[in-house]
Amino acid sequence: MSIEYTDTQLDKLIRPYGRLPAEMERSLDENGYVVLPEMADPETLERLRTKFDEIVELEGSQSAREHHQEEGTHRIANLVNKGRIFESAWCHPLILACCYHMFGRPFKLSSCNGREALPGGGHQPLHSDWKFERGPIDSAHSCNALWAVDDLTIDNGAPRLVPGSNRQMDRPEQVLDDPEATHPNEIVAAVPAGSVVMINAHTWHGGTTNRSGARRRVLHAYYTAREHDQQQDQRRWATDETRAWLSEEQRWLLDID
Ligand SMILES: O=C(O)CCC(=O)C(=O)O
Repeated sequence: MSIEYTDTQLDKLIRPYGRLPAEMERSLDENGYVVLPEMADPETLERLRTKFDEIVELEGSQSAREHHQEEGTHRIANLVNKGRIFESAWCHPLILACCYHMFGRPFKLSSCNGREALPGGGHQPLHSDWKFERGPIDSAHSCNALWAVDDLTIDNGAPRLVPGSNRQMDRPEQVLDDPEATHPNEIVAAVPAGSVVMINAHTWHGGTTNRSGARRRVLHAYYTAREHDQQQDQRRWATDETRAWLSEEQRWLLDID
């Protein structure tokens, strides 16, 4: 799909990347995901780990109340307002360029959260993040950037996904006997810390069990097409402190003009 960047704010956010390399576009179109390596340097990763743990410690049982809590995991939510460090996760131009390729129209941040599968926990059924009617197969309603803050391995709960399932009209629970079970075509996204697994959120995916017990913190920068509601109403949650540093383009991306 060839895309004209007609929206000024979006154009400013994406400009460093413009059009994606053809191979990346092909992977997003055909497989429903692409792995973006070395998106964060070691120092930033260390700061993200520290911040993640601080939020878990500080918020305790209230953690992720703005989104949802999940047994067997630590979840943190509303990260736009939990520290400017997360700006690099939800406003990265390459991720926004990937989103624009998949949406083919303007979009906005829906939510920015974090998730860590705890030892023995983290298994999820295969799911699509979009729970509603799909419409045309080649335009997405939501996209998710899964940021590996720690190394993701086959035994510490890396996400699994089914390549090509972005082109299925059905969601897993509509057609699979058991969405919890291993799918014959699934792959496990074992990637080094600092990588981003960028998915078309219609792609069937889910967390796996953290069997080794190694730390496995992931950030989810989740986007939706502009016409849809956000998972977290950014206007409602935006603090004065956050509003003070947001650029005009970022306010547009959060839809809090
Ligand atoms: O963190 C992951 O491995 C993916 C989690 C996920 O898909 C979800 O929480 O919906």
